[in-house]
Amino acid sequence: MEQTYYEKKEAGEAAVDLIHNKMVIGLGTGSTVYHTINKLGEKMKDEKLDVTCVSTSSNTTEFAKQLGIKLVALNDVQDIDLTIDGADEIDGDFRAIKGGGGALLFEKIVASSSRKVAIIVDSTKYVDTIGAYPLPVEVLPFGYKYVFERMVREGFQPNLRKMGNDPFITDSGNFILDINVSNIIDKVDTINLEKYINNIPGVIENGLFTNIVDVIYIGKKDGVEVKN
Ligand code: ABF
Repeated sequence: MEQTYYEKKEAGEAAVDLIHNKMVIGLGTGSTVYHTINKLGEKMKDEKLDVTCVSTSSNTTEFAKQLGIKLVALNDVQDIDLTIDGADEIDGDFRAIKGGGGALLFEKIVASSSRKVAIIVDSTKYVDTIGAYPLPVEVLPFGYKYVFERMVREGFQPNLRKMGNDPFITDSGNFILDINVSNIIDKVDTINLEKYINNIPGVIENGLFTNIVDVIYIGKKDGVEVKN
């Protein structure tokens, strides 16, 4: 099995140590969080760990239900003690690009509702500066071509994310434009870039996670590095 798989597994399972009885946990989406959810399911069964979880995607919901993990809707909890989620890129300034899996909208809502956010990644995701990974931007299908053209004019080189020959559809029924921010990410304040993109009419949310991550678990070949 390739190295990345083990790094994801190490990081994903290590983060379960942050979960304690009676906590409300936000469960992210992706192949790294898969290991967190798997390990959590085991602990709930073997150690009778009693936690309630909020899911960030239909994929996570389906997997958590298979494991018998108790799920509630975000609107039915006061707040979330801890969210554990993956990322496509994250750097030493704790800035992350998320949404490669298409779940960025619910992920950002759940993360921003959480007292603490832990990002778990394999070593390939931890970079000097984010931006090499195309930034996912969730847009309403209504008038998305307007947003697309605006992004072209502003040099973001947008790509409409496809599933086969059709537009990829998010859990909320929206489209995703993947844009290039590599040549701007260190020229502007990231939080202003995040706000600027979201202010474009038709944009629902983007995958820049700034000032939201509290701790990073990085799976490496010689163990897990934790950055607070
Ligand atoms: C998810 O984690 C997405 O935001 C991001 O695309 C994904 C990273 O995927 P993986 O853990 O499979 O590398 O939260």
